Amino acid sequence: MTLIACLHTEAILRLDALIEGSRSVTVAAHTHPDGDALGSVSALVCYLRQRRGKDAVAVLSDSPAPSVRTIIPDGAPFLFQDREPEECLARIAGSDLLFLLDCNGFSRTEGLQEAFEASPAPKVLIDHHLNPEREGFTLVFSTPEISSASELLHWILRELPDIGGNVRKFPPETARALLTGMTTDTNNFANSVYPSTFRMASDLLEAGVDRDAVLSALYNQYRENRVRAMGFLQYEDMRITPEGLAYMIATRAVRERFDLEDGETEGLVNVPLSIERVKMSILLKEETDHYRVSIRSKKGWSAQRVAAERFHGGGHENASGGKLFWPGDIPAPEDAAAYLERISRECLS
Ligand SMILES: [Mn+2]
Repeated sequence: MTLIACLHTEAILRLDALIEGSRSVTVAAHTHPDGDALGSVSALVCYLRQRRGKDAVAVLSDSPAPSVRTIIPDGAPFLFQDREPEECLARIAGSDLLFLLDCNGFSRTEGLQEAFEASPAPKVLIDHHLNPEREGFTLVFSTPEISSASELLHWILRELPDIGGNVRKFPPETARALLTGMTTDTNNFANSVYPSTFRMASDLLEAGVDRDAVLSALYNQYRENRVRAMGFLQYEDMRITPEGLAYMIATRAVRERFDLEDGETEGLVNVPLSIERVKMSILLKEETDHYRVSIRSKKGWSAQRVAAERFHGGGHENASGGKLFWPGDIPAPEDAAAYLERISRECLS
């Protein structure tokens, strides 16, 4: 569905009525929240509280990595299941309107899934991934032809009657969080950028969002260890197959050596794509019984297909993710490289 079709008047008015009729609203996003998840959730929570006077709270399955934590505006109410499990479930059960942003179904909220599915409250999905699970939602706004969930949310909010197309009416926290979320998902205007993306950015800058402050918070506040780990992985660890798959494996040993925190390898998977002969880049991060997998590809090669067929995952055509389990998919963590070499031969030649 195109963005224009997604924003048809009937859906917007239904959304407005759902918000109007609600009192206690919960806004959620996918597990391991990235910048787009945190940006879109923050933006919607601030809008619902400040413009609509709702008791709106964000609920996420796990607390964000340090590199994206600053996206949450000061004072915005967020609950994390890994810190406050009881509060999260009670909050969902007690809400009369639920939003799910930046993911294509409840299954991507991990520990929150059951509570969402059990709730009789109306549910609204706002997402830009492929193959949305429409079942179970009262209202679905979904298009893959857009930069980010933050951008889609921005177009939806500005159509609502109280905003009436004027983004100056967004609370400042909402405007800033939307620009931030879009900036992270496009890798600062490098990929998945559409004409609508520039229009959004242009309007938000005109409305007073400080882009320099957004960029500084996102890209100039890393820890030294993170930059050194990136260098190590690119220099010592990266392999490139004859077919053009570049891969890096952030093992537990590497993560310990550099004291890498969750989320600090964000962005690294994009780097090998700058090499001429590389078609696809895969980054593995070792967890207890699986690797978390990030995949990026150049045009003409489907990261989405590899994620779906080989890593139980999915996402976007050129940017996807998934998991690689042992002993399910490979006998042991040491066998990951061989698994990747086989994918290279089978999918890229
Ligand atoms: Mn996204």
